[in-house]
Amino acid sequence: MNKISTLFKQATQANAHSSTYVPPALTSSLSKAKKTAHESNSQQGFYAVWLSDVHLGSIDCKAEFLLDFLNNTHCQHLYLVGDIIDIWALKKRVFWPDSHQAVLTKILELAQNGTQVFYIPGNHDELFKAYVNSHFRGITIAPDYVHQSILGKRCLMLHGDQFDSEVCVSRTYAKLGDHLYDVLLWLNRNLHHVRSQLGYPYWSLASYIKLRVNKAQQAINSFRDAVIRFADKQQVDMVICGHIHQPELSIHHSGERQIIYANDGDWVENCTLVVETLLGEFQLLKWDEQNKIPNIIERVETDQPLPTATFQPLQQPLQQPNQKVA
Ligand SMILES: [Mn+2]
Repeated sequence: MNKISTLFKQATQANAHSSTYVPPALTSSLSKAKKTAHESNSQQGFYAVWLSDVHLGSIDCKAEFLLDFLNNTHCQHLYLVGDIIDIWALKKRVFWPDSHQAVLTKILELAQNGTQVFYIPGNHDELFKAYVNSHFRGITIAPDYVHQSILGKRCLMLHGDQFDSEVCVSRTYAKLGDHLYDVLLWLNRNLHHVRSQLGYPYWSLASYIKLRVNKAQQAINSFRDAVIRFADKQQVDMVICGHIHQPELSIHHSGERQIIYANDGDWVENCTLVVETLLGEFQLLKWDEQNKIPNIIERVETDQPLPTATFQPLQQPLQQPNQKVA
């Protein structure tokens, strides 16, 4: 653990005296690209950006893609919704390439140059839970947080690991799942290598399999239901989380109320994020490796009546996590 603390100290001290922030200019290749989220938003930037499950320090982290995105984006609020640094992976093996350091340096630079950065630790970086309700080099660390959208919506954000006991059958099952997931990511990594040699874009095998395995789909559904029930209890309009590496942006009903569920996915297999545009629209974006731009895969406008519900209202009483919402 000492090794990790020293590494983190060095990592966060790098580039301590960064230069004045200059919003990034569009590269010429972007002008040729098809109409995308980046093209329509990059000159003004986003109002808010949600990222989670980056897993810096893990061999599967797609740090280069995230760095490309961060270098070509500016936003007023940057929310880091957990599992940003993978302490579990670092405990097994210290892996810290330049690209991972560059992501961390970029985030610290944004925090020091006007972007409001919030960090909500997850389970892979729970070491930082000891620092909740404090500030670190311009970054506010909190257990959860309610963001006020441009159009006045209350958006609760949390990592999602607090629902593990509700969703997982047992710890053994969770552990087994973790190992299987490692194998899946290993396969994913090798397939990505072969595909890129053949000139094919990045494609997630892990994500493909998850959606086709019944048990995995059930776990995804019960996680979503647990998060929405909690958001309903908290009387918020939207909930934004991560944790299960399953990106989604969808609208649900609980009686008369409508709740938006957003899962910003991850940067291990899906390379996705959630944004609020300057017009108050929420979008789920996916990084396009070949064009170096994020594409919109789902969008929700909150100033208009929300469409039909897909969520079944509460069937059973909520087992509320111990955590109190700020
Ligand atoms: Mn997690």
